[in-house]
This record gives sequence, structure tokens and C-alpha cells, in this order.
Amino acid sequence: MLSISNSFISFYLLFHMLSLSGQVGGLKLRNPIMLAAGVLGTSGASLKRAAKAGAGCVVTKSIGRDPRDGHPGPTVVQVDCGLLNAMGLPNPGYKEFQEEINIAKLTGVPVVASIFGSDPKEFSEISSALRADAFELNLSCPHTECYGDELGRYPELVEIVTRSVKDRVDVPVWVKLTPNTADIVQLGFAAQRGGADAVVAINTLRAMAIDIEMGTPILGNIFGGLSGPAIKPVAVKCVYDLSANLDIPVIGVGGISTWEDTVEMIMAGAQGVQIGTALYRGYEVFHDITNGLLSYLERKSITLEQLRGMARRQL
Ligand code: RRO
Repeated sequence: MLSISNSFISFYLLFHMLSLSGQVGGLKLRNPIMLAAGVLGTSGASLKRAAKAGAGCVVTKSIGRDPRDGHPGPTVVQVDCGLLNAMGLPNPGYKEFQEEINIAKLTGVPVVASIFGSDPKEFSEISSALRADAFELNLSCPHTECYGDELGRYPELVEIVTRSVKDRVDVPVWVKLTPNTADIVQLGFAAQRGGADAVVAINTLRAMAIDIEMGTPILGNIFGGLSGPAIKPVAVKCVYDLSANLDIPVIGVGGISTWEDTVEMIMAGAQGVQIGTALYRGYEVFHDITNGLLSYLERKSITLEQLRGMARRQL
């Protein structure tokens, strides 16, 4: 009898030690690896595909009140170590998008609606009408007049917008922060004061590329946002600083392509991570990362909880 209960306890401990499931930003997820906003979340079918490929949850492309075509092309250009984009928030408007969320929800994987607006009223209108498992407030798109970091650079506005959504919904509210600021921690504090359940760090870094034959900027919008491996060390530092100072969880995003990047981000303090640009390699990235992360935990005999923030505790 004793040996049966001992083996049960060992199995239970092993199972929990190796499990990737847990709470991330107020959502219960099967693993902490998510589809980042923007990359593939433009339709129910692509969100569903990411969910089926193993994502712990999926975040939609940012959705606004009214339909938008976005910026003129070219909207994406490959540069050394990453991608430069200036899509310009193209989307069909929230009334058209509910059906896409519903399709993705059929997978059983939580769907987070990324939303944007030009003022607190727009944010609150969208969030009270859309039905999603959580909201991610885009206060950080770096290249669209009246939206994104044009609000998200100011702590007072971050707090007011966060509060305007938090007061309207009964699901978790995440705030995606801009790295294009002198002090991202002040923006994190503002989101926390507004009642955010988590902050997401970071959106793209303002950047540009020039065609040296033509002598003109390559992007239709002239400048855009840089993503991919080049920005990972910036994201790691932001996550490290935010998680050292805030009481709410931090979700890391920016240049994560491998399980090693994921371990690094969790060691910096992230409760979950989002994958964006790396998806250009294919949907397998979700399985590659979850498998690699599990093997790492097993090899080191540690839990996700023990891994989180380890880089800070070692000092
Ligand atoms: O649509 C975009 O151009 C865009 C968005 Br919403 C964002 O948050 N970050 C970005 O680099 N591009």
C-alpha cells in the first residue's frame, strides 16, 4: 500500500514539475507560449491554425472601431536580423471581427483580442462589444498617427485607457507597452494603477530602411517598427526591469525564435511569452519551443515557477 502511494506521489510530482500549464495574466493556459498580435491573427482560420499547432493562447491582429486599409505599401521589408513593418493597423473593424474570434474559440484555446483606439471612449466601446477571453490594449504601435504609442507614451493616458476598459469587462486586461520611451517601467506602473492584469513587453522599435539605388525610404510609410532577433536583448531588459518593479505579471515578446530565447525571457521574469516574427519559419515553432522548454526543465530538474525571474535571484 505504502509503495503504491509513494509511486503515486512521485508521478504526481514529476507530472507537475514537467507541466507547462498554469496561470498567465489571469488566464489558465496549457502552456505559456502564445501567438503574438499582428502576425497571423487576421482571421479565424489562422488563429485556429496557431491554436492547433500548440499555442497556449492566441492574440488577434489589433482591431479598431472602424475598418482601416492601413498604410500604403510596401508595408513589410526584411532587414538584417529582423523585419521592418508599417502595416498601419489594417483591420475590418470590431463588428466584422467577432465571427473570426468565435471560429478560433471553437478550438478551446483562449483567444485574446488585441484592440486599439484613439481615446479611452473608443477602447471602452470596442471592449464592451467584443467577446473574447481577454483583451490586450495596443498602446504601442509605433507608426500610426493618433493611435498606439501616440497615447501609450504618456503614463496618464495609459492609466486612463486601462481603467476605461477594466471598468467595462470581466475578463483579464493586458496592456502592451512601447519600448520607444525613456522609461518603460513608468508606463508599466501606469497600467498597473489602471487595473491591468498584466503588461506585455515589447512592441516593435521605431526604425527605417533606405533604398540606396533610389535614394528613398523603402516603406510606404517612410518609417516603421523593427521586430525579430535584433530586438530580443531590448525586450529582455524591459521584461527584467518591469518584473522587478511591478506587482502584476509581465508577458515577454520581441525576437523570441527558439526555446533558448524563451528560457532567457522567463529567467528575466516573464510569466508567458509571445511569438511573432519567428512564425515566418512555420507553425512548428510552437511545438519546437514547448518541447525544448520541457526538456530543459527536465534536464535541470526545475519547475517553470523556479525558472521565472531566476536571473534576478542569482544576483
Ligand atoms: O499594424 C501595424 O502596423 C503594427 C501594429 Br498594430 C503594432 O502594434 N506594431 C507594429 O509594429 N505594427
